[in-house]
Amino acid sequence: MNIKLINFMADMKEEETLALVKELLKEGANPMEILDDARSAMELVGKRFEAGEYFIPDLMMAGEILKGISDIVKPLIEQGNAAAKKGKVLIGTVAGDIHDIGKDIVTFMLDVSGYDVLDIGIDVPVQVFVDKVKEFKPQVVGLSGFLTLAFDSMKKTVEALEEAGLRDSVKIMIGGGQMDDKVRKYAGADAFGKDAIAAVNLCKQWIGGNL
Ligand code: B12
Repeated sequence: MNIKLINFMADMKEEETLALVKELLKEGANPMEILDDARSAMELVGKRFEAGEYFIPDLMMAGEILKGISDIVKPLIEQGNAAAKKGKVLIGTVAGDIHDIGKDIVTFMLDVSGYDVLDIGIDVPVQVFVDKVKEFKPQVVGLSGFLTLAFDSMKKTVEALEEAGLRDSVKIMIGGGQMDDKVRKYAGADAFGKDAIAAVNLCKQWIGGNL
C-alpha cells in the first residue's frame, strides 16, 4: 500500500498522482497493487463525499483520475496475455444507475484475464440486457450498480431474462458499492462479487480459465 499515492489521489492532485504512478511503475511496482491503492483512494473520496467535504464535481474528478491510472496500468497487465479467449461475459450498469468506474475495473480485469467481455454501458434498460444476451450468447452476465435503486433494476433484469427463457443459459453475478449477498438473493442472481478479483474468480469457477 502506497499512502502517498492514496493521499494524492484522494486530494484530487491529478498531475501528481499520475506522475507518481509512472514513477512507481518505473521502479518496478506491481500494477495490480497500484489499482488496489486507487480503489482505497476512491473509498476515501466516498467518505469525504458522505461527510459533506466533497461534492459531485469532486466525485467526477476522482473518476477521471482513476481512468487515467487505468490507462497507464492496463497495457502492462495485458502484456503476455494474448491467449485465446476463455468464455464470454456480458456486463453493464443496470437501469437508472450511471456509475461505471467499478464496472470498468471489472471489465478490465476480466479482459486481461482472458475473457471475451462485452460491456453494454450504463443505465442499461432491462430489454437491452435481454436483447444483448440473445445476440452475444454469454455464459456469464454481470450486473453492476451503486445506487439502492439498482436493487430493483437488478431484480427486474433477472426476471426479464427468466421470462425470455434465457435464465438457464447464463450465470448471473452482481456487484457494485451497495451490493451484497442479501441483494443477490433479492434479485435472484447466482452470486455476488465484492471486487474485480471476485468477478474473475466467479467466471473461472463457472466457465474455466486461469487467472
Ligand atoms: C464516483 C461516484 C460518482 C460519480 C460516478 C462516475 C462514474 N463514471 O462512475 C458521479 C459523480 C457521476 C456520481 C453520481 C451520482 N452518485 Co455517486 N458515487 C461515487 C462514489 C464516490 C464512488 C463510486 C465508485 O466508483 N467507487 C469506485 C469503485 C472502484 O468502487 P467499488 O465499489 O469498490 O468497485 C468494485 C466492486 O464494487 C466491484 N464491482 C463493481 N461492479 C461490479 C459488477 C460485478 C458483476 C461484480 C462481480 C463486481 C463489481 O468491483 C469493483 C472493482 O474492484 C460513491 C461513494 C462510495 N463510497 O462508493 C458515490 C455513491 C455511489 N453515489 C451516490 C449518489 C447518491 C449519486 C447520485 C444520485 C448523486 C446525485 N445527487 O446526483 C448520482 C447518481 C446518478 C445516477 N443515476 O446514477 C451514493 C449512492 C447512495 C445510495 N444509497 O444509492 C454514493 C454511495 C455516495 C453517498 N454516500 O451518498 N457518483
